[in-house]
This record gives sequence, C-alpha cells and structure tokens, in this order.
Amino acid sequence: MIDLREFGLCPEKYPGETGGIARVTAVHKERYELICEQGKCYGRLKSSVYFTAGEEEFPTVGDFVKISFNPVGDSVILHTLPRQTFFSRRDPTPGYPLEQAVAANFDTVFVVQSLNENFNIGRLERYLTQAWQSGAQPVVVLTKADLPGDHAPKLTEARAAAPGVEVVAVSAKTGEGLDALRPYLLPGKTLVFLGSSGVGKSSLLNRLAGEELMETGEIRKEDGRGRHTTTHRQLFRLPGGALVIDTPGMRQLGMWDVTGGLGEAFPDVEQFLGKCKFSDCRHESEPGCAIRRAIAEGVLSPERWESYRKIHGEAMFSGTKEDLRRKKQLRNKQLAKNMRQKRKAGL
Ligand SMILES: Nc1nc2c(ncn2[C@@H]2O[C@H](COP(=O)(O)OP(=O)(O)OP(=O)(O)O)[C@@H](O)[C@H]2O)c(=O)[nH]1
Ligand SMILES: [Mg+2]
Repeated sequence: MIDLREFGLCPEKYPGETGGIARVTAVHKERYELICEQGKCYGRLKSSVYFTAGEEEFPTVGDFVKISFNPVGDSVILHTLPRQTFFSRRDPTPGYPLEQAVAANFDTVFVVQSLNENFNIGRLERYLTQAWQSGAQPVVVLTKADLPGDHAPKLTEARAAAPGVEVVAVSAKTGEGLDALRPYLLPGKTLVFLGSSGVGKSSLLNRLAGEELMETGEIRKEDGRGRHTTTHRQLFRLPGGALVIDTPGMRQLGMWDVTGGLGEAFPDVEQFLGKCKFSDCRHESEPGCAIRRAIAEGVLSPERWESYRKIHGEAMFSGTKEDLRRKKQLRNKQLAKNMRQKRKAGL
C-alpha cells in the first residue's frame, strides 16, 4: 500500500474523505495517470459527473481526485477535490474564454527564465503575477548560469521586478547554485516549474533527480527559442521525497483574473492605489493623482507602473458567477460532443 502523504496529500485538508483518493501525475487527452493507495493506475472521467452535469472542475496535474479503483482496467474519476493552490491561464480553446488550471496543489512555483536571450522582465512580471495568484510562494530561478557573460545586471533587474521573492541563478549543467533550491525541495512538498520553452525546466528536473526523467531538446540557434520538447505536464517524486511538476513551455499565457496576484506582485505600485483625489482617477492628467505624484517624486518606478497597467489591461476579469457557470456547462457539453464524434469516427 502506498501512503499518499508521500505524494503530497495532507489528509487534514480533506476532512471526511476516507480512502479512494488518488493524485493526478499526468494528463493525456482523455486519460489520466494516477497514483493511489494501490499504486500507479490510469483513470477516465465519469461522464455523467464531468460532462452531463458540466460543473465539476476537470482534473489537472497535481489534483487530488476521488476514484473508484479498478484493478484490471481504467479506474473511474468521480470528483475533483478542492484545490489548495492552482496556476491558471486562459483556456486556449477558441470560443470558450474560460479559466484553465495548468497545475494544482503545489507549495512553490519556480518561475524559470534563462540567462540568455530568453531573459525578459515583462514576461517575468507576468509569470510572477500568475504565480502569486495561484496562492503558492514563487521563486525566480535563472538558469544556464554557466553561459559566458556577466549575469549580475540581470539578477539585479530580476530582483527589482520580484519584490519579496527569492531570485537564484543556477546551472543544470554544472550544478552551480542548486543548493539555494534545497529549502524548497522537502519531502511531501510539491513544486511546479513554469517558463517558456527552452529555458531548461526539464534539464533542471533531471539534474535534481539525478537521472533522465524527461527528454530535453536543443534550442534554436537563430533566436534561442525552445522547440517545445516537453509536450505534457507530469509530476515526479525526487529521490529526496519532493514532488516536482514539469510543464511544457507555454506559447500563450493568457491571463485570467489576477486581481489578487497583481497586488502581491506589485506591492510597490499597489501602495499608491486608492490614494488619488478622485476615486475614478485614470492616473493620466487628473489633479491629485497619487500615482503621478509618486513617479514625479521618484518613489515609484515608471517602468513598474507601466508593467502593472499592461498586465491589468490584459487580464480577463471573470464576470458574474452565474455567467461563468453557464459558459462552463456549455463548454463541457461541447467537449463531450467532440469526444463522442471522435470516438465514432474511430480517432
Ligand atoms: N548551458 C546550459 N544549457 C542548458 C542548461 N539547462 C538546459 N540547457 C539546455 O537548454 C536546452 C533546453 O533545455 P530543456 O530542459 O529541454 O528546456 P525546457 O524548459 O524543458 O523546454 P520545453 O520542454 O520545450 O518547455 C537544452 O539544449 C539544454 O541542454 C544549463 O544549465 N546550461
Ligand atoms: Mg521540458
């Protein structure tokens, strides 16, 4: 029997749930890889719960789910247990502007960028906003520290863009800096790696694991971009007992409602909000604008204000609960229909 606490389950967070719990370790199209008390198994969603009723959250990697275990075939996933933390983006399915959970139930988010052409403060700020929104603690991990050049200015820039967040430079190649990550790699704790393709997420995972758990791929010579080597999300248990979720570098990172995350990612900006003379101040040329004053007095960086404004403008604010519920039902029904059609066509 496997003790799911070794896979991050905190039973006290799910009072009243006795047995039949599994953790999602990987998501394939319609099939989920799970770890449960009996060991590794596969599961499929119970259609009447997930599609017909259409309100249940689709499981994502890291989720805890209730299952009906089947020792000879696929188990049935009955219910997604409430998430403690989750990282979400806008569902890229055309026509369904909904929230999509990318990973769930992690303690720490490693926001990964590499110390080459990939390094980009705007992207870092976006990832950090989403990481804070997830409810977990972000850490900025700058990879490829072995590459030639002086990385100090990039570290300084990253620290300025990540108030209250630890910024570490590491190399999966030489092992440099990895000790700084140890405090996050504790038994039963889950971390998720997020960052663009080619930054070295899977390489870092392999280095920490001491074996080739995930395939890695060369980046393009022309622009340093990755080739989307990792194609699915997967949770691994490291030899020391920490759990790591590796994700594919995501092309579009559409932002869902990040109201809370913005406040935590931009405490330097937020401290001046709500202090203007007019409550509907647009922070343009209105008199008594606290933001403009802070910038003029040099206590707020204009770049940080600009980033905040941009991210705020991009985020999707979720509308009413009723509106969302309806959209979700519609989408789930449409998905169920697509799946039936594919099955009929033998795809
Ligand atoms: N010099 C150097 N190269 C590295 C390091 N880490 C990764 N790389 C290289 O960067 C390339 C991409 O690494 P991956 O680990 O596949 O990147 P990834 O972030 O998992 O990319 P996706 O799976 O596409 O999202 C490979 O050629 C690696 O060898 C490092 O610390 N130093
Ligand atoms: Mg990868």
